[in-house]
This record gives sequence, structure tokens and C-alpha cells, in this order.
Amino acid sequence: MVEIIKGDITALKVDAIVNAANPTLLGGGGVDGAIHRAAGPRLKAECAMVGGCPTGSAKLTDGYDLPSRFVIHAVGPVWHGGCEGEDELLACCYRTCFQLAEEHRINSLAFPCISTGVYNFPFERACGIALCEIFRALGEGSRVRQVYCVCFSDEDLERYQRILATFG
Ligand code: AR6
Repeated sequence: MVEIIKGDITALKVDAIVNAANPTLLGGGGVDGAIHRAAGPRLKAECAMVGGCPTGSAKLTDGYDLPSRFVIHAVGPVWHGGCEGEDELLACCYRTCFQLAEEHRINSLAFPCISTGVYNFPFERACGIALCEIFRALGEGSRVRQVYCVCFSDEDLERYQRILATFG
């Protein structure tokens, strides 16, 4: 089941929440900052040991003080106009999250709108890519049963729901 919801992803109790991280994995602003604040300093210590993550991929850590068991740190692309492989890199982030979900027995996942903040990816386009990959993974028999796409504003929620409606 795929649900578009509004809220703070750090408050969700799911098997894993996804972070919109940067390649250092050492924290930043936006949802990344919120996740590190809520998880506590042990998260940064584990991230430092992971040693970074290339754009288009993702790494899994413990959730520490979060209600969620795990955090999957996905590094989305910075939007440069769309001709530098941004669509495929964003799709790869979602695919890697589902691969990690298989490996770590994750049944419920919550995604923020990766790359649509500081990284400036056009919102509707990012939602379309996200939903395409989510439905593909579920259709291919992923063990994940519940997916939340978490929006941070009413406007984003409405826009995301409109894109979902086009998926029939
Ligand atoms: N819960 C859910 N969504 C949130 C939250 C939250 N607590 N806070 C923000 N958002 P961004 P990016 C939404 O900028 O574009 C960081 O500095 C926000 O409204 O967090 O992938 C990293 O370290 C937006 O829709 O991530 C990187 O350097 C979405 O989360 C860089 O930002 C993503 O916005 C990554 O940029």
C-alpha cells in the first residue's frame, strides 16, 4: 500500500525512514538535519564509519533515538537542468532503498521527497519518478508492504496526490 501523507518523517514509526542525504553522510540541513537531531549523536558516528555514499545510491544505518529501527541515507542528485542524468540518478536512489529493504527485512518504508528541497529537483517530476520506482518494486514482489511518501507542506501534499492520481 502506498500512502501520501503530510508530516515530520522523524516522528514515524516504520521499519526504516529514508534520509535525503549528501555524499558525505555527515548531516546537513532540511530533512537530513532533522533526522540527525532526532536520532542523536550516535547516528553521525555510524555515518562517519560508513565513509560516504555516491549520488544515486544509499546506505543503511541504525535509527538510534528515532522511533524507526533503521535510516536509509539516500543521496539524490542536484538538479542541473535535467541533462546530467538526474532522472536516472533519482530513480537509482529509490531502487537502492528497495534493495536494502530486502536485505534487512524491512516491511514498512517512509520516503521524503528526495532532492526536491536544497537540491532543487522539480517537485512533480521527482514525484513521478518516485512513484514509478515504488510501484515497480511492489509489483516485482518486494517484501515491503507499506510505503509512506512524506510531504512537509500542504502544497506538496496536494501536488504529490495529484501525481498519484495519474498512476490510476
Ligand atoms: N520531514 C519530511 N520532509 C521534510 C522534513 C521533515 N522533517 N524536512 C524537510 N523536508 P531537503 P534535498 C522535505 O532540502 O533537496 C541537506 O542539507 C523538504 O520540504 O531536505 O535532497 C542534505 O545534507 C523537501 O520536500 O533535501 C543535502 O546536502 C524534502 O524534504 C541536501 O540537503 C527534501 O528537501 C539534500 O537536498
